[in-house]
Amino acid sequence: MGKRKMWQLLAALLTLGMIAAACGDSSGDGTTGDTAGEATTTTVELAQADGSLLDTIKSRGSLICGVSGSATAFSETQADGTTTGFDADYCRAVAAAITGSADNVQFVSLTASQRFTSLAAGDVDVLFRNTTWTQSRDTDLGGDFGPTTYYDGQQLMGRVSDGFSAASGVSDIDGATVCTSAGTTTEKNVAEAASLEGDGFGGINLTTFEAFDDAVDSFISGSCDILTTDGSGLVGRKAVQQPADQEWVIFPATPISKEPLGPMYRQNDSLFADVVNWTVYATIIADEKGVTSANIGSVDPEAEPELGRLLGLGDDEIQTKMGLSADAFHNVISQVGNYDEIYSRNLNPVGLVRDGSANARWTEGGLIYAPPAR
Ligand SMILES: N[C@@H](CCC(=O)N[C@@H](CS)C(=O)NCC(=O)O)C(=O)O
Repeated sequence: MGKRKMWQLLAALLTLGMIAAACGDSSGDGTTGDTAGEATTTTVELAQADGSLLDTIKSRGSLICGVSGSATAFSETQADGTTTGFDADYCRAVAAAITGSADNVQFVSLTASQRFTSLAAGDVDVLFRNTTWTQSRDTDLGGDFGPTTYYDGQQLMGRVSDGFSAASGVSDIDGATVCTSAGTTTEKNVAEAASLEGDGFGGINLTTFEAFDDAVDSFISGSCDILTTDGSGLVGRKAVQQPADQEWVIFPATPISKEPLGPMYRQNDSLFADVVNWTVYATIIADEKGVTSANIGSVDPEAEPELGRLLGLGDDEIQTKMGLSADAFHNVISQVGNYDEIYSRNLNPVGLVRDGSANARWTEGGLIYAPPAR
């Protein structure tokens, strides 16, 4: 644990009165005898009693995963109550790694502004919710981030009938009513980009909504000139919600921000972090090696020793070192699939393709890369 994080943890314990309570002051008058030794011992016990979230999830038997529930192709609550999408599948993957079954997930739908409070309160174990890894979220909000699962960037969407085209840019939204959801990087980025436009740019009318669905409805009705969010969200909404009498266009071609999306969990739980991170890496390594949910049964550990280790097919597996069963990632790939399967089945239908994007494999010019399973 880094010094800063250690002090944050200590500060949190002091705030909760946990250290005081643990110091064995049974007299009730605030005096204790040999406090130093007791305090040290008891603090360690507290840390052990708290343990890792991994143990809690194992004994609960399911993962509680925070998602959007209304992010097209990423996490959508269906009429039958199930949750589908790229983010939802990553929740399933972590559940499969920890519990042995991808079905052992409780999905909790959260708006953008609810998500961090909910995570901090322990209402959810992890967020897979279109969440951008930023410096302040990583350092100031008590969170940690796992590997980026989708490299995104913020764009704008307007109507062709209003004069917007793929060649439009921020300079073309002068005076526009720009709509998005509250509690996002999106609102900050677009305000900052507008403020950086030179003299002669009058500004934008930024309107934020608690639910992104309401921002989209206002865009459809014409109350908003521009809808803005992560490019993937715009592509998804255009694919499923563009009315027959409107033509929407997404711009600029180069996004106005970087939005690396991935899992976020509470800080200072290295074991749980390892499990989430290596679950994501397992899907990426399987993709690199061409192992899918369909062909995993024919992996030869002698010919492919890295896969043998990762899938628990030999004696030299490493999963039990992180509190998982040896076949944890075998369960992930066989039940949920590799990165490409997860990407393709959820994102291709709305027109998001890996080829030529930052989400291509590193061997094909993209950024999807995992450390070795060794
Ligand atoms: N990646 C950005 C934005 C995430 C976000 O929540 N975006 C909006 C628009 S895609 C949202 O509410 N998404 C869920 C939805 O589409 O309902 C962040 O982490 O702040």
